Order: sequence, then C-alpha cells, then structure tokens
Amino acid sequence: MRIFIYPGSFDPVTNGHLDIIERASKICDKLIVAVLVSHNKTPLFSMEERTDMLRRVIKECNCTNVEVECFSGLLVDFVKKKNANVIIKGLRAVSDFEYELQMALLNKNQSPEIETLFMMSSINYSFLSSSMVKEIARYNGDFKGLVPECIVEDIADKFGIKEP
Ligand code: COD
Repeated sequence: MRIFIYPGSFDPVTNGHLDIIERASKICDKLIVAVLVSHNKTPLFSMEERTDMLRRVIKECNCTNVEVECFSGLLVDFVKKKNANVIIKGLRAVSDFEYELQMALLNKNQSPEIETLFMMSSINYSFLSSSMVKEIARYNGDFKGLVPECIVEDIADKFGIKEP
C-alpha cells in the first residue's frame, strides 16, 4: 500500500494546498495530510480550526483516500509511525527550492528509506501562500478566490470581516 504524507502548517489551507492534495491523492493509495503542531511560531488558527477546515475542504472535493492528522516532533518519525515512505511537497518558485532542498536532505539523512516527492505548483497557484491570504484578509482585501469556498467564512470571522 502506497501511503504518502503531505505535511504543512495549513494556516489556513489554500487553493494551492488543495491542488497538491487532489493531484497527490491520485498517485497513492492513501494520503495523510499532516498538520504541524508548531512550537516555534504561533499560528493564527488553532490546531482544531486548521484540521477542521482541512477536513471540510477534503470532504467537499470527494478525495476519499485522504485523511487529516496532526503531528509534533520530527516529520520522519511521524512518517515511520504511519508506515509511509513518501513525503509530498509543493514547489512554487525558485525561492521555495533552497529551503525544501535542505529539508529533503536533512530528512534523507535522518531516514534514508524515506523519499521526498516534489510536485510543481499549478500555474494559477504559484503565487499563493497562507501568509498572503492572511495579509490580504487583514487589510480587508478580496481573498475569496484564493481559498476553498467552504472556509471563506472562517477567515472572515477571524479578521472580523462582515461581508467577505
Ligand atoms: N502551491 C503548491 N504548493 C504549495 C502552495 C502552493 N500555492 N502553498 C504551499 N505549498 C506547499 C509548501 O511548499 C509545502 O510543501 C506545503 O505546501 C505546506 O505549506 P505550509 O506553508 O502550510 O507549511 P510549512 O511550509 O510551514 O510546513 C513546514 C513543515 C511542517 C513541513 C516543516 O516545518 C516540518 O516538517 N516540520 C516538522 C519538524 C521537522 O521534521 N523538521 C525537519 C528538521 S530535520
């Protein structure tokens, strides 16, 4: 059974993340979207909020082989615990490359049996990040086309936006 892990902060999930989830789910038997319980940076959305948004988004897209779980500690330990051996990462631009290369090499150093598989971002989402969505919402800009429709209200509520 091919079990892939797609890790991230998902603070919040964007259409760019969803695109990777949909594409990755087609090339494995089970995809686990792994939400990091962060100890260094404080996310805007709580762990419960992030996992709840992801679960609703995944339910809507009918990806039946996708599950959402949270993890803390080293990613490679979570991957092993889940009997998976592939980490899925999305690459948007050259700027992502250096950081992702370092992570992939460190993970490989820790656990040589685990592969990191990179998927290029779709052209429509190559500019998109959770930080940008939050920045736009914070200043009352239009973020609706950037995130799945079913979480627009969640973001609006967080920023006190009455009519997103
Ligand atoms: N299009 C395509 N891919 C995208 C897009 C987009 N528009 N936006 C984001 N992505 C990709 C990112 O490149 C990333 O691969 C993934 O989606 C998640 O993105 P984020 O921003 O939600 O999550 P990050 O980058 O904050 O997640 C970092 C990790 C949780 C993966 C990392 O910190 C980690 O593995 N931490 C665990 C501790 C660990 O093992 N560290 C390694 C040290 S050896």
